[in-house]
Amino acid sequence: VLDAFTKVVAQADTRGEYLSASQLDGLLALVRDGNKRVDTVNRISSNASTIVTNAARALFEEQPQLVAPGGNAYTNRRAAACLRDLEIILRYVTYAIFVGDASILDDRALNGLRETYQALGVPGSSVATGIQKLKEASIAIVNDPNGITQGDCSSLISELSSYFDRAASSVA
Ligand code: PEB
Repeated sequence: VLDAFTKVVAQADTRGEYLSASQLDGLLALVRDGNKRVDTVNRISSNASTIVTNAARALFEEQPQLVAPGGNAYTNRRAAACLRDLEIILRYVTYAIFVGDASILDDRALNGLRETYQALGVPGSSVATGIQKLKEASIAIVNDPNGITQGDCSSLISELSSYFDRAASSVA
């Protein structure tokens, strides 16, 4: 597991070099926007069940065959497994946005996930759609202007989006 700092240090050490100005600039930006990052994690974590429920509802509305008899989320057991999977992905995305690095998401959640779904007979493309719904629901909550000092969160949101996209494309 890496974080944005450890990663840059490891890269410099591989080359036997000091940290470069551009590496320091990148990390400085990360420190400067640290409060926004923590607020993002906090908002997602404290609304996780709403985010997951809304995402699953949107997925099942768009792909009703999943919850129809014979579908991959038919029966409470499978529907629960589906919600749980979305919850796991969301949790790892919050870790990645917290540390500013995708490695924890890759190593602990995405590695081998496509093969797992293939073996289970769960359609990866539907999981990917579910993850896109998670992304939309999360961004709506993170960007909610109520109750927070407003600022420019565009680069943080695009970083957040990239972790969801990474998860979706790993199973699609
Ligand atoms: C991945 N998902 C399932 C299983 C595993 C995972 C390992 C099999 C074991 C079990 O059922 O618990 N587990 C999950 C994950 C990590 C992990 C992400 C990461 C660390 O450890 N069904 C649908 C939707 C989709 C879905 C498309 C979006 O129709 C998911 C939700 N996952 C789904 C279903 C099952 C499952 C298991 C339905 C049960 C499959 C079955 O038993 O038939």
